Amino acid sequence: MVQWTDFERVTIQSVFEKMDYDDVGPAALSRCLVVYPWTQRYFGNFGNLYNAAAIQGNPMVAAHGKTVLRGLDRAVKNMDDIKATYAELSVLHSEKLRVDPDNFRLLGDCLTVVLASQMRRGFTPDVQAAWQKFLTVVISALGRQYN
Ligand code: HNI
Repeated sequence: MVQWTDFERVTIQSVFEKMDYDDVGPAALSRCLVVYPWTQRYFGNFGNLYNAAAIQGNPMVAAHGKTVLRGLDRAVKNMDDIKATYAELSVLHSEKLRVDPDNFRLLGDCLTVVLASQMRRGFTPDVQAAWQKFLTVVISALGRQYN
């Protein structure tokens, strides 16, 4: 089981408390779809993803960005059992959606960029270290049901 220090717990809770899901979720997902265009293939039913402006203005992308963050929220509330918390979501992404698990890291990276640009000086190396550890655990749990 993953061990968390008090600092890591407090940091992750505080990052999410301060985060504006309606802003960060859409920004991170649309960035991922622009920077790594092959990720668009999973969102064929989302309509116009023709260019960066279309992606950033697409309401389905925005809505799904918020869904992803609410998904992350479940990990924050269950930091001691992220693996079990994500068992179902992992099955969904592997068996039904058939999302290549490498893409979890790409979306995670985009989330990190958005977060860093918002937190600015508050995104210290210590805060980033806690954040990256959290993301690593999340990504590993989401990839758990792949074989
Ligand atoms: Ni993901 C649906 C959480 C990464 C493609 N995804 C969900 C749902 C949650 C979620 C929650 C809604 C499930 C439900 O309806 O029961 N996804 C997450 C999280 C991450 C993630 C926490 C990683 C941080 N998903 C990705 C990535 C891709 C992805 C990287 C593809 C590149 N997800 C999808 C697709 C759906 C989805 C596609 C279904 C969307 C829809 O509405 O049709």
